[in-house]
Amino acid sequence: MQKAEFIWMNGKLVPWDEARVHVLTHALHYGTGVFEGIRCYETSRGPAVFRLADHVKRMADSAKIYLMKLPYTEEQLSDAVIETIRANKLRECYIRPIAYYGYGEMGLNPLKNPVDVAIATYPWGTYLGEEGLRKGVKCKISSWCRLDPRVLPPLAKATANYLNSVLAKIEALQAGCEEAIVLSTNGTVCEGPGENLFLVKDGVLVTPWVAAGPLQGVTMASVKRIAGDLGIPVTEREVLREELFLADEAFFTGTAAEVTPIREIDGRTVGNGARGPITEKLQSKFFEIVRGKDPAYERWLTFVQA
Ligand code: PPE
Repeated sequence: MQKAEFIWMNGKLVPWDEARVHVLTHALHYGTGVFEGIRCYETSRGPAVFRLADHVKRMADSAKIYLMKLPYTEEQLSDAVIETIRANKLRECYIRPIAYYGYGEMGLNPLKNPVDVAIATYPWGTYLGEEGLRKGVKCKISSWCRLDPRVLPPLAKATANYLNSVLAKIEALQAGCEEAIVLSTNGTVCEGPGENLFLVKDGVLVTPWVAAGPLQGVTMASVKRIAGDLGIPVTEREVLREELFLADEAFFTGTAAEVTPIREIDGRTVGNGARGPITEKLQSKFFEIVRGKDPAYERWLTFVQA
């Protein structure tokens, strides 16, 4: 990875190589952390963070689900993100805030341990490749199911959830694919290991409903809004695996993945096997918005320079 100069840790900017934790940090052993992924893009008015308040809110929500008391308010966390980007003098970056139970006691009760917070910002290019953004990615339906809400709450963006994602990702790569698609335990489509998923059928945009357990993505919400504004109908419902095979278009959304077309799933070509016209329309509008080129969506941007 590409280093930056500083990482914000518990209120202070520390040099990148000194942002360390103890090996008995609670979260390292038990996965007791909640985090976010946010992007900052270059605009004509300098760097701007995309939907900062919404991401920080989701981090607070994740903490609430786990009864974790964040030692900072949402406003303080947002300010700290901006402070970190400024200190690192980055034009474009990925932002990774994390709150986790730190060093103190071992054992399953985390409540006696400190809640430590860190914010890293660093350059991160495309998630599934430059070519993936243009031509689409090849996917495998995972043999691993997404988190059953009776096992772990899927709406919390917790570090522990990502062991499931890691298994799905490795399996997809070993099968010669670029990404996994994960079903929920009832067999309906849920999401990618680090992305939400949409399909297009007969001009309608479809995404799995919340009851399937997909993370309630900020990019997903943005794409739904953009589609509505462009007059493309959107529905959220249960989605069957074979609907993906028969879709006219399909794509992933996520902070890291942005809007990435899906060209093939388990050996079936999706649509014409290229980035579809509705995907392209939504993708180019998304990039226009994050780069500050559409004033109608400027409320989604937090400019780094005051
Ligand atoms: N589902 C999952 C499971 C997920 O991890 C993400 C984000 C999304 C959906 C999309 O949510 P949003 O970013 O709010 O649109 N995944 C983050 C971490 C990826 C990683 O590999 O690390 C991200 O995109 O930042």
